[in-house]
Amino acid sequence: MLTVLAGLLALAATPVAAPAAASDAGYYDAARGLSGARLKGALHDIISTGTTALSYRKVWDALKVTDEDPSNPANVILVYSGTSRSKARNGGGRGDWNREHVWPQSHGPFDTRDTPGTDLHHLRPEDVTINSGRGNKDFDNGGAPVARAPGNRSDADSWEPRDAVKGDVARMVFYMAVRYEGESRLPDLELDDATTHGGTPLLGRRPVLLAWHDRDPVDAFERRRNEIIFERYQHNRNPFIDHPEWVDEVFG
Ligand SMILES: [Ca+2]
Ligand SMILES: [Ca+2]
Repeated sequence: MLTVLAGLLALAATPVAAPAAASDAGYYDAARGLSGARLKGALHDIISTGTTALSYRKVWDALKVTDEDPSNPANVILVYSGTSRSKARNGGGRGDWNREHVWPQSHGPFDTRDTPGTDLHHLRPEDVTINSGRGNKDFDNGGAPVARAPGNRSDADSWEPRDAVKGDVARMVFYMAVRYEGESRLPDLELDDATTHGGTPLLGRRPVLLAWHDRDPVDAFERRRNEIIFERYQHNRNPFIDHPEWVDEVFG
């Protein structure tokens, strides 16, 4: 009896190493072997089933977990600027961080009462001023350097994020285009090759986003937040973080 108990205690104390894709076992079974539009359709069904939508207020707390600075648990990492800033500085004032919609609400439109408006897979902390500088610009290369956001560039109609998150941004956008297909009176979000400033459910530029995906492969920060969103909040995953090879199948 004591031996059994000791064995159980030893088991309980053994740290469980979590491989990157531990939680997705079986998750993508319905998509295996498919390509093109059929793959996109299967992925849409998978990532739209059994999900939980957050309130916009709850997004504040969730971002403090999903985007925590791995080297300082009191801070979050701001997506474009790369700055580590106190979790407590969430708000709307100068020097605060707020909730950046990587897929802008006007490229729908949708708002913060709608599921895409609170979808953690494309919401990231960013400095209030830099967030408003990005505004609803499409993604493209080029422009002038952005103050206090090293590596970012912007011009009148586009935004180029720093190199370390170019792929992260692309994969967030790819997720949105597959997740939202015009159901429940929501817009069918899709990629295009234009810089439109919104007014349509389209976001560009597709060839640039594909190149960014290739150039900046999936990293540990993305994998970690994908797991947290799946396990703790929305119970759905970003397929393009788990299977980067599907990007070309669906969008190439
Ligand atoms: Ca990256
Ligand atoms: Ca779509």
